[in-house]
Amino acid sequence: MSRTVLVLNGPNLNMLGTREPTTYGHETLADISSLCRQTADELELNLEFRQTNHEGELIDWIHQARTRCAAIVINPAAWTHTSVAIRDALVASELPVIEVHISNVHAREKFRHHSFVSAIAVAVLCGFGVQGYRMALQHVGHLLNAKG
Ligand code: CA2
Repeated sequence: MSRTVLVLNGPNLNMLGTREPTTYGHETLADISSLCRQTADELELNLEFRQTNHEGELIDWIHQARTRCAAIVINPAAWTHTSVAIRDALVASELPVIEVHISNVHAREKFRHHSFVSAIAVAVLCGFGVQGYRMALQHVGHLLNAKG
């Protein structure tokens, strides 16, 4: 059985560490990638870590994961609040999905309170900063170990 976890990041997350440190901290996407790599190694998971600013590209990656991956960890960024297409692709993947947000979206503007992804996710993490990615991978480890 696959132990490959696809970690996906949506638009503008390549800008982390350059602006808005009070909301998102000082870590860069490269720092998050390293954190995920270290966590995946500890849990004996294979990691694929990607970011895109193009919605169709993200959807293609989700489709390709269906037959190759065991789970998807996704920070859809602004598409969280806008994209039925990403939700439909995640459902079509038939994989467990864990949604991650660095900030506590519920303590921010009203338009960030609704997520098209949360209702189809097995778990949602927000407000834990970049540690949310580590926690999401730990949960994937638990899910896969329980499956055997
Ligand atoms: O808190 C999160 O992880 C978000 O998914 C981040 C998204 C935001 O639209 C969501 O509501 C919550 C924004 C990511 C863009 O991050 C930037 C970081 C630095 C500079 C510019 C953008």
